[in-house]
Amino acid sequence: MRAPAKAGQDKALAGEPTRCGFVALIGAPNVGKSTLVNALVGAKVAIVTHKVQTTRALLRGIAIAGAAQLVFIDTPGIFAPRRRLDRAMVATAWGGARDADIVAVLIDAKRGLDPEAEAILGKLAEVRQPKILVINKVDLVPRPSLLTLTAGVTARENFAATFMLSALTGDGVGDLKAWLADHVPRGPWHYPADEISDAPLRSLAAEITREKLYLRLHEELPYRSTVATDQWKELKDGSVRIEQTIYVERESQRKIVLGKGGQTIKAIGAEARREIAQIVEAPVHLFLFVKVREGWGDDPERYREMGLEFPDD
Ligand SMILES: Nc1nc2c(ncn2[C@@H]2O[C@H](COP(=O)(O)OP(=O)(O)OP(=O)(O)O)[C@@H](O)[C@H]2O)c(=O)[nH]1
Ligand SMILES: [Mg+2]
Repeated sequence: MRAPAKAGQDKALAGEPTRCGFVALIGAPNVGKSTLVNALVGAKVAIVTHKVQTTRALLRGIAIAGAAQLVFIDTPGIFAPRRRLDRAMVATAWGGARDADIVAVLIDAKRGLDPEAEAILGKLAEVRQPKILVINKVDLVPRPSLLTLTAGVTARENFAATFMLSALTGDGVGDLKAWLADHVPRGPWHYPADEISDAPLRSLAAEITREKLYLRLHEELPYRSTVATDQWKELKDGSVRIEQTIYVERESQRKIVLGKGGQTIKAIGAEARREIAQIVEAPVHLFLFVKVREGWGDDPERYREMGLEFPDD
């Protein structure tokens, strides 16, 4: 995905050697990885909700800082997986860390060292790359408890640097970006200067609909559904016609997604359409279909579509 032409990204400084590096953001579900990727990129490339396990697959968000191109890898939250989809997401997250030059470990300042954070710290010894600690959501806690938490974490693991920031307010995000710009390897940029995401628009559009689904639906339903873009057609009048399918596992779930008189699906569609139209900068006609696909969570085809490896068992 490209930045709108007027976004005015910094150009590489003449004479200064270019740098380029992959920075993976890992952490427990809901610590704010996707929010931070969006803040670092300066545009919404990843979906964010208040619910855990929003991100399902790796997504690269790209930013320029001086002569450096920073490629951020947003990963699914790491937790104790049960279902096949959960296992695929967690394996993907660790895989994202293995492929990076620098690994940023996020901890939620408010939740502190809970069992999920502990479990991740326990596995960090296996990560060979330089690690940095990012304590996020500093807007939610008083400073003294932040310092105690940071001291506790840094005593456990060797981090190249520590940042305390708020991905939501943007406080401290610039310092992290500047540090990374100085520490990623020297080398040519991997992507064109105006590229802000490696995901095609049709995937982002499916993700946006999934975000609206997460926001509207409750309990297990968001986790039992997935969204695919089936058709993307630019029409002669400049508008875009998009068809998407929401897959659920049972007829009872399909009824809930539709809502009374189709109200729920209508609201989800209206919200998604508005946001997709903003991104593509054109009027959008969005058609949503809800299909029951029993056991889509065990269907390799759905995993391919989501960009996930299909775990064998
Ligand atoms: N107060 C506050 N809330 C934040 C901050 N960063 C993220 N959040 C909120 O935390 C929630 C989770 O954010 P996400 O970015 O989706 O978290 P994530 O780590 O990507 O979650 P998964 O994809 O589920 O692993 C959202 O409601 C965000 O608005 C922050 O700095 N301060
Ligand atoms: Mg996320």
